[in-house]
Amino acid sequence: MSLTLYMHPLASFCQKVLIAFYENDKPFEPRIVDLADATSRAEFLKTWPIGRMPVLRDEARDRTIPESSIIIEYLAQHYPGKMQLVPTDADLARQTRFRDRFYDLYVQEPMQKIVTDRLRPAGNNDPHGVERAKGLLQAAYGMIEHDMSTKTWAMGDAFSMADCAAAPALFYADLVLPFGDAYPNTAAYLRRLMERPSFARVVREAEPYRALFPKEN
Ligand SMILES: N[C@@H](CCC(=O)N[C@@H](CS)C(=O)NCC(=O)O)C(=O)O
Repeated sequence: MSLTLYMHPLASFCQKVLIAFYENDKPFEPRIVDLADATSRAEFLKTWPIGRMPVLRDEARDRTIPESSIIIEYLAQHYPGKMQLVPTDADLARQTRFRDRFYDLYVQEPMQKIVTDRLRPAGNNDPHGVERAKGLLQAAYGMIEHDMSTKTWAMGDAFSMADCAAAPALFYADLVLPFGDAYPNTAAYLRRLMERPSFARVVREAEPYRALFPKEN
């Protein structure tokens, strides 16, 4: 097995890459990293001192690839499959990358801020930062709501890397700041993502770890 993915099934950026693997039925060895475990953490830091997952190791090409979007681009380039997650057309590829960045930076990151604040020791919370994150999420929801009023997937009819980013981002964002009735197109998009076999599998595989997801204090 040439490809090893350092990951955790509950981690949203890892889920983004898992969707890409499952969309194309690409075999890989999952290496579960437990950052709360000193040994597992130390081992992972040897591979990627930044300490963030996912990271792909490709023994056949002797490459170590961090960053979820870069991993998906790498797979598209060196291990292509039936689903072309990054279009070959330069304009479409740029638009796909923009939407991928949008979901990472303006949905995943503020969602992570809200979740990780729940893990801080008492007295070390950052209520101002959490309020800002909620404001950013609301702004992103408004844009997604408009954007998804006419589309099936983030890029239109074709499922792409942008949807890989959107699926876990929206899944967890809806848990921390629910769409409610205010964002029906966004909620419908998330339902379509959850019905997609690749993401349904990701959600199923994360189920045994769900108790680790921090609840609101
Ligand atoms: N920009 C990175 C973000 C990766 C990231 O934040 N991963 C989280 C898990 S979803 C992580 O490893 N967090 C551990 C930490 O912050 O200590 C990517 O796209 O891969």
